[in-house]
Amino acid sequence: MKTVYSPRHKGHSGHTELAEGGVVPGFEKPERAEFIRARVKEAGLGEIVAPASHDLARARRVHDAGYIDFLGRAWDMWQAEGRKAPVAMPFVFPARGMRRDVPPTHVDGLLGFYSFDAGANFVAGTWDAVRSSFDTALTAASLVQNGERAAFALCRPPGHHAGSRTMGGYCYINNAAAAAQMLLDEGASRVSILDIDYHHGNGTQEIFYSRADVQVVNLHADPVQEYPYFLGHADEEGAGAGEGFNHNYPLPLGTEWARWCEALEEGRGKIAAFAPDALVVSLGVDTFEGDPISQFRLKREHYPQIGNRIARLNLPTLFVMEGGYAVDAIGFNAVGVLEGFEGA
Ligand code: FKS
Ligand code: ZN
Repeated sequence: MKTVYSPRHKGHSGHTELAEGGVVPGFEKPERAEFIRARVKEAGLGEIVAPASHDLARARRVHDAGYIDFLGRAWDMWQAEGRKAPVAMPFVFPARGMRRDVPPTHVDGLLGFYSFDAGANFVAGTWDAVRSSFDTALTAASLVQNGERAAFALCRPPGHHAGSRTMGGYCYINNAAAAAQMLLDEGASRVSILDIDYHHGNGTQEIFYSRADVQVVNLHADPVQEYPYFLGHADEEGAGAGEGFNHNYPLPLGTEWARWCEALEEGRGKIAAFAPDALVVSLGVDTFEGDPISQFRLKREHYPQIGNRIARLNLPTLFVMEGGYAVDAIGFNAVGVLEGFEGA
């Protein structure tokens, strides 16, 4: 299958995050995408192509217009404020008990207004990387739209935590959601999103929660124990017209392949029953036993088996890269899924 990749992701670097009471270098760093690209080449997965530019109107199909506008202006606003720090990070959020639901005017207020945590920061190159990640997802979606059996969007930064008007968890534009929406806008009647990242895809769930045309299936660490904590529980099944189209499989810390695979099989059953026209996979490989920030125990040999099982759904499939932080293994694991898919 073809891989869509842009070097523009590299400008999103040098950012930091809050962890264990301090400010540390971001785990979501450029090497991640570079290791995957190197492995795509080495494994001979297929051609690597550059993304074509897509209209941001495609992002506004799944995000608030003011939110997308702010993402594009955040860094300039930060600089206009005279800030010398190389990283713009939010520090105040409209949490429970606060009322005002209109964007403020100051950059600090806006950063918080459009965030659910302090995990989506801006450096000078962030917006260009976010744009290229979005273009990467939509370019790969077009390949599938135009008849390819599958395509791999090597997105960075990731997207599945980004909600209709909230960034967080390293995510800005929800690449998988924008791609699924484009497939619908270009003729699909139903699309399924299978999110196998270790963390719950809260943004994707929120965006499609009331809709019957996008089924969302999520396998992840139980949010009673793990980030993002406040969404991703088993009793969240969709609302209104979307009732019954959201499926969460929260799994305990320490989950190994056998249990994880059982959940995958249940999820596959839901997807088969929904009979979508296409499948979007939010591909995170932070389920790996060696991941520095996650606590599942999948091994390298399991990733091709995941790809094999996904292939057996027999659907046009778009893989969208999400998380995975064991950079030395990330290439083998991510490309392992794709090779397993191709070999099935
Ligand atoms: C404090 C703990 C917060 C944030 C984890 C974010 C995970 C992101 C991801 C994505 F796919 F989006 F990249 N940890 N440092 O892996 O889900
Ligand atoms: Zn993750």
